[in-house]
Amino acid sequence: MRSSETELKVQNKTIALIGSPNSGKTTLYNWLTGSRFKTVNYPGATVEFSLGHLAGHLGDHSLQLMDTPGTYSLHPKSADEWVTLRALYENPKVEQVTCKMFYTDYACINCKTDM
Ligand SMILES: Nc1nc2c(ncn2[C@@H]2O[C@H](COP(=O)(O)OP(=O)(O)OP(=O)(O)O)[C@@H](O)[C@H]2O)c(=O)[nH]1
Ligand SMILES: [Mg+2]
Repeated sequence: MRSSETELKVQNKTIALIGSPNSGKTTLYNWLTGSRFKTVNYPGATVEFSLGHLAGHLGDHSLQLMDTPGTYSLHPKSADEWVTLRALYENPKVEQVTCKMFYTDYACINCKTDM
């Protein structure tokens, strides 16, 4: 495998933060990527997905992270929930979502992953 192919493959590892509105996804995403997206104490703050890389001081910088609008399930009922579903499964910027982290509440220490 050529080195450019190796690089492309590594960069396509994406961890998506998915979960109920106002559960702390963007706060975690900001910390992991060093971003400054708006966080507020009411649901519906995030209306588009974002992509960023893990901050260098936290580990593998080629690891990509995705923030998504809040959703209660992967069976969308609202426009925000459709954005999340499309960001995961019909996203030209992401070849494959390697891991989906289901975030229920910032107070809940255990979060489910499908890895
Ligand atoms: N106490 C506490 N508050 C948190 C924590 N993480 C996030 N919050 C607060 O929870 C609120 C919602 O945080 P966001 O990160 O905007 O939540 P979100 O899941 O991105 O929300 P949506 O984009 O609406 O889905 C904000 O007021 C944050 O400051 C945490 O670990 N502890
Ligand atoms: Mg958000």
